[in-house]
Amino acid sequence: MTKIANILTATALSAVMATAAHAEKWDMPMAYAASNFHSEMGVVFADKVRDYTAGAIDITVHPGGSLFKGGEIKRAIQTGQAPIGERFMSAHANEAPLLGWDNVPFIATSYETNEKLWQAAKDKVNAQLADQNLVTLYTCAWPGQGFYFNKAVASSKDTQGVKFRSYNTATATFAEELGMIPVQVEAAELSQALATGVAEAFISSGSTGYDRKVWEHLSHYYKVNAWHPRNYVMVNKGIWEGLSDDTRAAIQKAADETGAACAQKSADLADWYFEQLSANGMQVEDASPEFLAELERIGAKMKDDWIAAAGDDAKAILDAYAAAK
Ligand code: PCA
Repeated sequence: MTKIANILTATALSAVMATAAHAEKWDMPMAYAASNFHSEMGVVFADKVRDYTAGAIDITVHPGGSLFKGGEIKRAIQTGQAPIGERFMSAHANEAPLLGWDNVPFIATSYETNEKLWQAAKDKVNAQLADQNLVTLYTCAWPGQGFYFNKAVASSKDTQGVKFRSYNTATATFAEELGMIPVQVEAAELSQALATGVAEAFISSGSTGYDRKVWEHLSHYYKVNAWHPRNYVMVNKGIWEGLSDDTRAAIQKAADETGAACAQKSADLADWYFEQLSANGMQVEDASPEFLAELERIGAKMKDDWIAAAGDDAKAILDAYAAAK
Protein backbone atom coordinates (compact mmCIF):
# COMPACT_ATOMS: atom_id res chain seq x y z
CA MET A 1 0.00 0.00 0.00
CA THR A 2 2.71 2.39 1.11
CA LYS A 3 4.79 1.40 -1.90
CA ILE A 4 1.91 2.11 -4.29
CA ALA A 5 1.28 5.41 -2.53
CA ASN A 6 4.97 6.30 -2.92
CA ILE A 7 4.94 5.42 -6.59
CA LEU A 8 1.79 7.49 -7.09
CA THR A 9 3.33 10.42 -5.25
CA ALA A 10 6.48 10.17 -7.34
CA THR A 11 4.43 10.06 -10.54
CA ALA A 12 2.36 13.07 -9.47
CA LEU A 13 5.52 14.92 -8.52
CA SER A 14 7.25 14.28 -11.83
CA ALA A 15 4.08 15.41 -13.64
CA VAL A 16 4.16 18.66 -11.65
CA MET A 17 7.88 19.05 -12.34
CA ALA A 18 7.37 18.41 -16.06
CA THR A 19 4.75 21.17 -16.13
CA ALA A 20 6.95 23.46 -14.06
CA ALA A 21 9.90 22.82 -16.37
CA HIS A 22 7.85 24.19 -19.26
CA ALA A 23 6.08 26.91 -17.30
CA GLU A 24 6.96 30.43 -18.22
CA LYS A 25 7.01 32.65 -15.15
CA TRP A 26 5.63 36.10 -15.82
CA ASP A 27 5.81 38.97 -13.34
CA MET A 28 2.84 41.30 -13.68
CA PRO A 29 3.34 44.78 -12.17
CA MET A 30 0.14 46.65 -11.26
CA ALA A 31 -0.09 50.20 -9.91
CA TYR A 32 -2.95 50.14 -7.40
CA ALA A 33 -3.46 48.77 -3.88
CA ALA A 34 -3.59 44.98 -3.46
CA SER A 35 -7.12 45.28 -2.04
CA ASN A 36 -8.34 47.41 -4.96
CA PHE A 37 -10.74 45.61 -7.33
CA HIS A 38 -8.44 46.11 -10.33
CA SER A 39 -5.64 44.30 -8.48
CA GLU A 40 -7.98 41.58 -7.22
CA MET A 41 -9.09 41.05 -10.80
CA GLY A 42 -5.44 40.83 -11.83
CA VAL A 43 -5.13 37.84 -9.51
CA VAL A 44 -8.32 36.30 -10.95
CA PHE A 45 -6.81 36.77 -14.42
CA ALA A 46 -3.52 35.14 -13.39
CA ASP A 47 -5.42 32.14 -11.94
CA LYS A 48 -7.46 31.76 -15.12
CA VAL A 49 -4.35 31.96 -17.30
CA ARG A 50 -2.65 29.26 -15.22
CA ASP A 51 -5.76 27.16 -15.54
CA TYR A 52 -6.47 27.66 -19.27
CA THR A 53 -2.83 27.21 -20.29
CA ALA A 54 -2.51 24.08 -18.09
CA GLY A 55 0.23 25.78 -16.09
CA ALA A 56 2.31 26.83 -19.11
CA ILE A 57 2.05 30.55 -18.19
CA ASP A 58 2.42 31.24 -14.50
CA ILE A 59 1.72 34.89 -13.68
CA THR A 60 2.66 36.51 -10.37
CA VAL A 61 0.83 39.77 -9.68
CA HIS A 62 2.78 42.60 -7.99
CA PRO A 63 0.23 45.27 -6.93
CA GLY A 64 0.72 48.73 -5.44
CA GLY A 65 3.60 49.74 -7.72
CA SER A 66 5.82 47.30 -5.77
CA LEU A 67 7.74 45.92 -8.77
CA PHE A 68 7.60 49.00 -11.01
CA LYS A 69 6.01 52.29 -9.98
CA GLY A 70 2.82 53.22 -11.86
CA GLY A 71 4.67 55.69 -14.07
CA GLU A 72 7.27 53.06 -15.06
CA ILE A 73 5.02 50.11 -15.86
CA LYS A 74 4.27 50.81 -19.51
CA ARG A 75 7.92 51.35 -20.43
CA ALA A 76 8.91 48.19 -18.53
CA ILE A 77 6.52 46.16 -20.69
CA GLN A 78 7.45 47.91 -23.95
CA THR A 79 11.09 47.07 -23.34
CA GLY A 80 10.38 43.53 -22.11
CA GLN A 81 11.66 44.11 -18.56
CA ALA A 82 8.25 42.79 -17.57
CA PRO A 83 6.24 40.70 -20.07
CA ILE A 84 2.84 41.89 -18.84
CA GLY A 85 1.36 44.55 -16.57
CA GLU A 86 -1.39 47.00 -15.92
CA ARG A 87 -1.58 50.76 -16.15
CA PHE A 88 -3.97 53.69 -16.19
CA MET A 89 -4.45 54.38 -19.89
CA SER A 90 -4.92 58.15 -19.94
CA ALA A 91 -1.71 58.65 -17.96
CA HIS A 92 -0.03 58.20 -21.35
CA ALA A 93 -2.03 60.87 -23.17
CA ASN A 94 0.98 63.20 -22.85
CA GLU A 95 3.01 60.95 -25.20
CA ALA A 96 0.07 59.74 -27.35
CA PRO A 97 -2.99 62.04 -27.09
CA LEU A 98 -5.32 59.35 -28.42
CA LEU A 99 -4.84 57.41 -25.18
CA GLY A 100 -6.79 60.18 -23.45
CA TRP A 101 -10.00 58.97 -25.18
CA ASP A 102 -11.60 58.05 -21.85
CA ASN A 103 -10.67 61.28 -20.10
CA VAL A 104 -12.73 63.82 -22.02
CA PRO A 105 -15.17 65.36 -19.50
CA PHE A 106 -18.92 64.76 -19.76
CA ILE A 107 -18.78 62.66 -22.94
CA ALA A 108 -19.45 59.25 -21.41
CA THR A 109 -20.65 59.57 -17.83
CA SER A 110 -22.05 56.05 -17.26
CA TYR A 111 -20.61 52.55 -17.57
CA GLU A 112 -22.90 51.88 -20.55
CA THR A 113 -21.84 54.96 -22.52
CA ASN A 114 -18.20 54.43 -21.51
CA GLU A 115 -18.41 50.95 -23.08
CA LYS A 116 -19.87 52.44 -26.27
CA LEU A 117 -17.06 54.98 -26.34
CA TRP A 118 -14.51 52.17 -25.91
CA GLN A 119 -16.06 50.23 -28.79
CA ALA A 120 -15.68 53.37 -30.92
CA ALA A 121 -12.09 53.97 -29.76
CA LYS A 122 -10.75 50.44 -29.42
CA ASP A 123 -9.28 49.76 -32.89
CA LYS A 124 -7.50 53.10 -33.07
CA VAL A 125 -6.23 52.86 -29.49
CA ASN A 126 -4.99 49.31 -30.04
CA ALA A 127 -3.22 50.35 -33.27
CA GLN A 128 -1.51 53.15 -31.37
CA LEU A 129 -0.41 50.73 -28.66
CA ALA A 130 0.79 48.19 -31.24
CA ASP A 131 3.10 50.93 -32.59
CA GLN A 132 4.52 51.06 -29.07
CA ASN A 133 5.13 47.30 -28.97
CA LEU A 134 2.08 46.60 -26.79
CA VAL A 135 -1.00 44.39 -27.08
CA THR A 136 -4.04 45.14 -24.92
CA LEU A 137 -5.58 42.06 -23.29
CA TYR A 138 -8.41 43.68 -21.35
CA THR A 139 -9.46 47.06 -20.04
CA CYS A 140 -11.55 47.92 -16.98
CA ALA A 141 -13.28 51.20 -16.08
CA TRP A 142 -13.00 52.97 -12.74
CA PRO A 143 -16.20 54.33 -11.17
CA GLY A 144 -17.13 57.92 -12.12
CA GLN A 145 -14.78 60.74 -11.24
CA GLY A 146 -15.58 63.52 -8.74
CA PHE A 147 -13.73 66.00 -6.56
CA TYR A 148 -12.23 65.62 -3.09
CA PHE A 149 -11.60 68.74 -0.97
CA ASN A 150 -10.76 69.63 2.63
CA LYS A 151 -13.59 72.17 2.78
CA ALA A 152 -16.99 72.88 1.28
CA VAL A 153 -16.69 74.04 -2.34
CA ALA A 154 -19.59 75.70 -4.14
CA SER A 155 -17.77 77.13 -7.15
CA SER A 156 -14.34 78.07 -8.50
CA LYS A 157 -14.29 80.94 -6.00
CA ASP A 158 -13.45 78.29 -3.41
CA THR A 159 -10.78 76.50 -5.44
CA GLN A 160 -8.31 79.33 -6.09
CA GLY A 161 -4.76 78.45 -5.06
CA VAL A 162 -5.68 74.95 -3.84
CA LYS A 163 -2.91 72.35 -4.24
CA PHE A 164 -4.39 69.67 -6.44
CA ARG A 165 -3.17 66.13 -7.03
CA SER A 166 -3.53 65.28 -10.73
CA TYR A 167 -3.09 61.85 -12.33
CA ASN A 168 -2.56 62.92 -15.94
CA THR A 169 -2.34 66.00 -18.17
CA ALA A 170 -6.14 66.32 -18.52
CA THR A 171 -6.66 66.52 -14.75
CA ALA A 172 -3.83 69.04 -14.48
CA THR A 173 -5.63 71.19 -17.08
CA PHE A 174 -8.88 70.83 -15.19
CA ALA A 175 -7.15 72.02 -12.01
CA GLU A 176 -5.52 75.01 -13.71
CA GLU A 177 -8.82 76.11 -15.21
CA LEU A 178 -10.22 76.13 -11.67
CA GLY A 179 -7.33 78.25 -10.40
CA MET A 180 -5.69 75.32 -8.60
CA ILE A 181 -2.05 74.28 -8.58
CA PRO A 182 -1.58 70.76 -9.97
CA VAL A 183 1.01 68.27 -8.81
CA GLN A 184 1.16 64.77 -10.31
CA VAL A 185 1.12 62.01 -7.69
CA GLU A 186 0.53 58.26 -8.09
CA ALA A 187 -2.39 56.76 -6.16
CA ALA A 188 0.14 54.67 -4.22
CA GLU A 189 1.68 57.90 -2.83
CA LEU A 190 -1.57 59.79 -2.37
CA SER A 191 -1.99 59.35 1.42
CA GLN A 192 1.50 60.68 1.96
CA ALA A 193 0.92 63.66 -0.35
CA LEU A 194 -2.23 64.56 1.61
CA ALA A 195 -0.57 64.02 4.99
CA THR A 196 2.37 66.27 4.13
CA GLY A 197 0.25 68.97 2.48
CA VAL A 198 1.79 68.44 -0.98
CA ALA A 199 -1.82 68.07 -2.13
CA GLU A 200 -5.10 69.12 -0.52
CA ALA A 201 -7.60 68.13 -3.22
CA PHE A 202 -7.90 65.73 -6.14
CA ILE A 203 -10.28 64.19 -8.67
CA SER A 204 -10.92 60.46 -8.57
CA SER A 205 -13.52 57.79 -7.90
CA GLY A 206 -14.83 56.78 -4.49
CA SER A 207 -12.56 53.75 -4.94
CA THR A 208 -9.23 55.53 -4.57
CA GLY A 209 -10.53 57.71 -1.72
CA TYR A 210 -11.52 54.54 0.08
CA ASP A 211 -8.26 52.70 -0.67
CA ARG A 212 -6.21 55.64 0.60
CA LYS A 213 -8.45 56.40 3.62
CA VAL A 214 -8.55 60.03 2.58
CA TRP A 215 -11.09 60.88 5.31
CA GLU A 216 -8.03 61.19 7.54
CA HIS A 217 -7.21 64.43 5.69
CA LEU A 218 -10.20 65.52 3.61
CA SER A 219 -13.83 66.29 4.38
CA HIS A 220 -15.87 66.64 1.17
CA TYR A 221 -16.52 64.57 -1.94
CA TYR A 222 -18.50 66.09 -4.81
CA LYS A 223 -20.02 63.62 -7.26
CA VAL A 224 -19.53 64.80 -10.81
CA ASN A 225 -19.19 61.62 -12.88
CA ALA A 226 -17.06 63.57 -15.29
CA TRP A 227 -15.67 60.39 -16.95
CA HIS A 228 -14.86 56.72 -16.31
CA PRO A 229 -11.16 56.29 -17.03
CA ARG A 230 -9.83 52.81 -17.71
CA ASN A 231 -6.94 50.67 -16.64
CA TYR A 232 -5.62 48.23 -19.20
CA VAL A 233 -3.67 45.02 -18.97
CA MET A 234 -1.09 44.86 -21.70
CA VAL A 235 1.53 42.41 -22.88
CA ASN A 236 4.79 42.95 -24.74
CA LYS A 237 3.99 42.47 -28.45
CA GLY A 238 7.12 40.48 -29.26
CA ILE A 239 6.50 38.08 -26.38
CA TRP A 240 2.83 37.78 -27.37
CA GLU A 241 3.69 36.96 -30.98
CA GLY A 242 6.22 34.37 -29.81
CA LEU A 243 3.49 32.32 -28.11
CA SER A 244 1.66 29.45 -29.82
CA ASP A 245 -1.83 30.14 -31.21
CA ASP A 246 -3.33 27.91 -28.51
CA THR A 247 -1.58 29.74 -25.69
CA ARG A 248 -2.63 33.12 -27.08
CA ALA A 249 -6.24 31.94 -27.37
CA ALA A 250 -6.18 30.61 -23.80
CA ILE A 251 -4.81 33.90 -22.43
CA GLN A 252 -7.30 35.93 -24.46
CA LYS A 253 -10.17 33.81 -23.09
CA ALA A 254 -8.93 34.52 -19.55
CA ALA A 255 -8.65 38.23 -20.44
CA ASP A 256 -12.15 38.46 -21.95
CA GLU A 257 -13.71 36.81 -18.91
CA THR A 258 -11.73 38.94 -16.48
CA GLY A 259 -12.54 42.17 -18.33
CA ALA A 260 -16.27 41.41 -18.11
CA ALA A 261 -16.05 40.44 -14.42
CA CYS A 262 -14.01 43.55 -13.63
CA ALA A 263 -16.57 45.85 -15.31
CA GLN A 264 -19.33 44.26 -13.24
CA LYS A 265 -17.31 44.55 -10.04
CA SER A 266 -16.55 48.22 -10.65
CA ALA A 267 -20.26 49.00 -11.17
CA ASP A 268 -21.26 46.91 -8.13
CA LEU A 269 -18.81 48.75 -5.87
CA ALA A 270 -19.39 52.34 -7.04
CA ASP A 271 -22.07 53.27 -4.48
CA TRP A 272 -20.55 51.09 -1.78
CA TYR A 273 -17.42 53.26 -1.89
CA PHE A 274 -19.52 56.39 -1.31
CA GLU A 275 -21.16 54.69 1.68
CA GLN A 276 -17.73 53.97 3.13
CA LEU A 277 -16.61 57.59 2.66
CA SER A 278 -19.79 58.77 4.48
CA ALA A 279 -19.43 56.17 7.22
CA ASN A 280 -15.95 57.53 7.86
CA GLY A 281 -17.24 61.06 8.29
CA MET A 282 -16.96 62.60 4.84
CA GLN A 283 -19.71 64.67 3.32
CA VAL A 284 -20.59 63.05 -0.01
CA GLU A 285 -22.77 65.30 -2.16
CA ASP A 286 -23.66 66.19 -5.71
CA ALA A 287 -21.66 69.16 -7.00
CA SER A 288 -23.68 72.39 -6.84
CA PRO A 289 -25.34 73.48 -10.11
CA GLU A 290 -23.00 76.50 -10.22
CA PHE A 291 -19.86 74.38 -9.83
CA LEU A 292 -21.17 71.82 -12.31
CA ALA A 293 -21.87 74.53 -14.91
CA GLU A 294 -18.28 75.73 -14.53
CA LEU A 295 -16.96 72.20 -14.88
CA GLU A 296 -19.03 71.66 -18.01
CA ARG A 297 -17.63 74.84 -19.56
CA ILE A 298 -14.10 73.68 -18.82
CA GLY A 299 -14.99 70.20 -20.10
CA ALA A 300 -16.08 71.61 -23.46
CA LYS A 301 -12.72 73.35 -23.80
CA MET A 302 -10.88 70.14 -22.86
CA LYS A 303 -12.79 68.25 -25.53
CA ASP A 304 -11.66 70.80 -28.14
CA ASP A 305 -8.10 70.53 -26.83
CA TRP A 306 -8.21 66.74 -27.13
CA ILE A 307 -9.50 66.89 -30.70
CA ALA A 308 -6.78 69.41 -31.57
CA ALA A 309 -4.10 67.14 -30.04
CA ALA A 310 -5.32 63.75 -31.27
CA GLY A 311 -6.56 64.98 -34.67
CA ASP A 312 -8.75 63.10 -37.14
CA ASP A 313 -8.70 59.89 -35.12
CA ALA A 314 -10.29 61.72 -32.18
CA LYS A 315 -12.98 63.16 -34.42
CA ALA A 316 -13.65 59.74 -35.93
CA ILE A 317 -13.98 58.20 -32.45
CA LEU A 318 -16.43 60.87 -31.27
CA ASP A 319 -18.46 60.60 -34.49
CA ALA A 320 -18.67 56.80 -34.25
CA TYR A 321 -19.65 57.13 -30.59
CA ALA A 322 -22.35 59.72 -31.35
CA ALA A 323 -23.77 57.42 -34.03
CA ALA A 324 -23.81 54.45 -31.62
CA LYS A 325 -25.42 56.30 -28.71
N1 PCA B 1 -8.49 56.15 -9.27
C1 PCA B 1 -7.18 56.28 -9.85
C2 PCA B 1 -7.42 56.59 -11.27
C3 PCA B 1 -8.87 56.82 -11.44
C4 PCA B 1 -9.46 56.45 -10.14
O1 PCA B 1 -10.67 56.41 -9.89
C5 PCA B 1 -6.38 57.36 -9.22
O2 PCA B 1 -6.93 58.25 -8.59
O3 PCA B 1 -5.16 57.35 -9.42
